[in-house]
Amino acid sequence: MVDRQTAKTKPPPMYQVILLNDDYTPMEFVVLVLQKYFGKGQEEAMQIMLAVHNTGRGVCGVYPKDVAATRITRVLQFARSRQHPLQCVMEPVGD
Ligand code: TYC
Repeated sequence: MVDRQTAKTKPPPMYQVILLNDDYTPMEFVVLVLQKYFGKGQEEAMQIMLAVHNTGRGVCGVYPKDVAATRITRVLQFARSRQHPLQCVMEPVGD
């Protein structure tokens, strides 16, 4: 019983949503994406965008699998609708 409860209440595996750098997506657009789809404030969104710009990638958030997948779908739809090549992927936490 104790074991079964432990199993039932185990938190879901978490996934990092990672933004990748490219040479074409405007910086302002990336900041907007971080605010609109990841709930970041202006300051934090700017810091994450610059980190991605300078290092090639950066974490936008950590979510259960379905939430991470949905955010990626929405971000990619929004980016393509504006003709930007922005890329976004997910990775299991602890990889
Ligand atoms: N490197 C882009 C530029 O100079 C900006 C950028 C930042 C693009 C982060 C994508 O995930 C990204 N306009």
